Amino acid sequence: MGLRRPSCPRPLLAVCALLSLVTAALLGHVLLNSLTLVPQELHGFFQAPEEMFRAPQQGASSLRPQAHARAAPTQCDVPPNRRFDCAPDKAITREQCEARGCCYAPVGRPRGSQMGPPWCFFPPSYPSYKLGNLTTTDTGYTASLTRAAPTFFPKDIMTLRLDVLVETESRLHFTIKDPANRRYEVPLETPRVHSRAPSTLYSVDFSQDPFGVVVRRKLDGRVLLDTTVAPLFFADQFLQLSTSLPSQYITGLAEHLGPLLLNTNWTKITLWNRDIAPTPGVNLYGSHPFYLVLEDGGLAHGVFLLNSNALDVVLQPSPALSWRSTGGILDVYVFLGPEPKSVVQQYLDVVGRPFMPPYWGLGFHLCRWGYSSTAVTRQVVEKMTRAGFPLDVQWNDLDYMDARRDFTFNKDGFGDFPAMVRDLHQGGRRYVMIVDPAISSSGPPGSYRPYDEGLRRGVFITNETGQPLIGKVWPGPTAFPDFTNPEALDWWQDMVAEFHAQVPFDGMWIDMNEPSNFVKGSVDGCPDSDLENPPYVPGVVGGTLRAATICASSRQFLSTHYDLHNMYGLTEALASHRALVKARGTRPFVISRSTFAGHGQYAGHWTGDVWSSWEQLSSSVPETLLFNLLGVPLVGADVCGFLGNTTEELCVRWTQLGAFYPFMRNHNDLHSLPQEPYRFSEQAQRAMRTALGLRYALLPHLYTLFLRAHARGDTVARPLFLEFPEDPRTWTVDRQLLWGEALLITPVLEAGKVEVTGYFPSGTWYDLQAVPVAALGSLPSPPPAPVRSAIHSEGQWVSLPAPLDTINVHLRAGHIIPLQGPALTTAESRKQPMALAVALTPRGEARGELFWDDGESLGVLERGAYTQVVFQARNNTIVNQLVHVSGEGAGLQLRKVTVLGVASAPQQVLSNGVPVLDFTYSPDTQTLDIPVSLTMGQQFLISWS
Ligand code: MIG
Repeated sequence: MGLRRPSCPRPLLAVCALLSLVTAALLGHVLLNSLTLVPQELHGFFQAPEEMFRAPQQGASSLRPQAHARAAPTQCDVPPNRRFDCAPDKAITREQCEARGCCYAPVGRPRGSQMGPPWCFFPPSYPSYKLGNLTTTDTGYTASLTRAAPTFFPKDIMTLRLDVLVETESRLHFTIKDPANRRYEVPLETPRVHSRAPSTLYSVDFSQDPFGVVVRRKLDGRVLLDTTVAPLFFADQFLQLSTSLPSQYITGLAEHLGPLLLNTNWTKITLWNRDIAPTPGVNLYGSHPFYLVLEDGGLAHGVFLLNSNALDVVLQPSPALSWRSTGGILDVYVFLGPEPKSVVQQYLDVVGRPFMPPYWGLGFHLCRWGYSSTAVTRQVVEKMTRAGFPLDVQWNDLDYMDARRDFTFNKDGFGDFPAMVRDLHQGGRRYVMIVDPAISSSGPPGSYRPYDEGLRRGVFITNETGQPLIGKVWPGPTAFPDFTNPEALDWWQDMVAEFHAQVPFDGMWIDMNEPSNFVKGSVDGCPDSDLENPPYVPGVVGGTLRAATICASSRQFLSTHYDLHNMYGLTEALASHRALVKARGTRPFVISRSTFAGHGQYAGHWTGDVWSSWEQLSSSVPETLLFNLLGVPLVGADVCGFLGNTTEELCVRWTQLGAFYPFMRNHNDLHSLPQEPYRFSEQAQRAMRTALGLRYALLPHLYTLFLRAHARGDTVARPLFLEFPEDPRTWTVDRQLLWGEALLITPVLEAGKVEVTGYFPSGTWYDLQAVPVAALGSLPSPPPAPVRSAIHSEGQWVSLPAPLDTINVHLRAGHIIPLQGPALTTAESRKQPMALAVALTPRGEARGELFWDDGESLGVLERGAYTQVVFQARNNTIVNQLVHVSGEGAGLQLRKVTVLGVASAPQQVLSNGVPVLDFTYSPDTQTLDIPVSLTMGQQFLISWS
């Protein structure tokens, strides 16, 4: 999805709104006559016409009792886990509760949970909206929702319009909005399609009174969404939609710290982007109002609430979920899967698939806060090289800036900054520096062009008097660019281009873009208004929306900051992505701290200020997996930890795991002890070098996975349940990760351990150490590690040796992955010979793929400037199928093929019909090693007998 300009420009709003009303009325009139409604007295449901939505009638048992038997207000015998909070806004007494028409029953909080059942809760009879005028439209349905009595929130919108859009076989979309007044809607371009064919996956029903939407999976009749479980709220600043969940296995709703699966035992997740060191239970840097639920049997569905206002999401054990928003509209997408993988793809069809990173972006990145000069920075690079560590991208933090102002560099320590960057390029390396969004506003006019120019072009967020809102960030007083303003995009592009003309950097690290502010709201505070003090304040850290950021009431081009806050990082990512395309003309590389739904289209993410602790090492696995499910595959935590001092053992284990973050950067805080790989003992360095060598050897595979993410919406780092959903034991595994389908990584995440236990889904898993790739490259290769025999799992936990120099990586039977000799940079490794690791199933089959291009050009897919080869093994032969051959991929040299799972020693091995004399076979590990001399872009056939 792209940023959308409002369809109704502000001055024309009234006219536009009127026009759409007239259109709606006309359509409604015409279509009303042709609509058949199921007699309502039968069961209180309006049923959508049979042919479009419904599985064969389920019988009366599927009917909601509350629809016909409206309970008396005194009916309070609701089991605690099914109670929905009637006092979400504040603590209230029994009297106040009953005055709201609700039930009061104090209950204890379950052990270990933050919340517990609400003391004041809705009786089943609590008034909600009633549905009427259900009409078919040419894209689905429309109806009106009316409520008779106001709620306890100010400014209820008593009449709403429901639009149900039948978009695709697997995607249902409905919106609930105010038909009379245009409200803020998330300005993102979403696909507009509709399907005429009935979906085979789901049916949808509408409950009339109380209004509700019920979505069932046709296959098994399971209710996936049922919004009748609690009353609907739609007041100006409080919207609540609750639904039952078909299971407690739910994930998503980033950004938060914790296990991949959320706790449904009374938790609240708050989405309001915030600068704060990752802590459990608090709102962090990003907002992604999307969840995925695993259903019994391994099917899955997802729900996306396209809403950028401050949100709370409450989970309770019935299980059920409530969305509570402070504004906007209810814009809901339901993705029917039915596999968890498809749910992710369907979500990305709406929010946008990830951008294709440059190849070098997958190399090793090194940074710290405190590289105080170019001399120090150059020395770091030098030491990395001397110690034989791959390093693709050197970074600088705030240190390079003049007075911490963007688009400047200090002429003392960084006098030869441009030359340093050019020298890095000379060595085949790249350079990325930090850029904060806030623009220094305190210098005299004429002293700082980004501010002067920004003022002149009117790009800054303004306060209620129309002046730029001034906060405080690193350079002192600052103004905040409004990246929803097209003029600001152009201004940003110009600033980036002008700076790039001086310093030829390669990518941008956009920090502090929640946006972070060292003063509350602004240097002048914030006005007292409904936006600043909404009737419902989500559970934000600091208790107020302006904590650590700018005033909610401040004004942006598209709306108030109140509405747009959660999109600040996304819009800056978009602006930076475009600016880099313009300035460099190649694939942009942007890493952002703050994110919103759809972010992956423009940038990657690092997980912010994590501590150098074992706990945060562990939680980086679920965070990485989560962002992959959200379409931001280019993600990783700061290797060795950011805050506090690391230890040698922690840093080794972190480097080993980090080698399997899709984005790998070692970054350190200003005050922490140094943690570059060369700082540690010889033994530790060896372990880190091995891990980095392994990553570099696997880069062709990683790059291919990124292409699939970009082209098809696949994940790169992947939780086990995505590959093995039918095995419920995989569902809770979040201390291991897969790369694509084929590689299972089982890292050590605890101190003092030389053994690790991991879950191995049913099948054969080969130890990747059996593939001696390091020998192909130009790095000093470590002594070959002992190869352990394959794991034949029936779906079980397996204990593995894991000495400090080892990370366990297993290759799944049935898969072929390409590898390449590692080197100090990707510029070099891309020229090394390649190998194939072929992991045979017991039936002797395997399959894999390689995508290759020049690694940085734009539009390679559109221009066909790439090579795509599929590898296939069966009947003791391996062939490559040339899907597309163009550019440098054609000439890649294949030098070795390692076949795993060859039951007995072959007598003869042929490569394109020519006998290979120097093959080796190990009966212990059943590995056949075939040296070859082949070209990836030419058809080959390798066979053994
Ligand atoms: O207020 O630029 O998360 O990676 O080193 C701290 C200094 C600002 C926060 C980032 C961190 C970075 C630091 N920044």
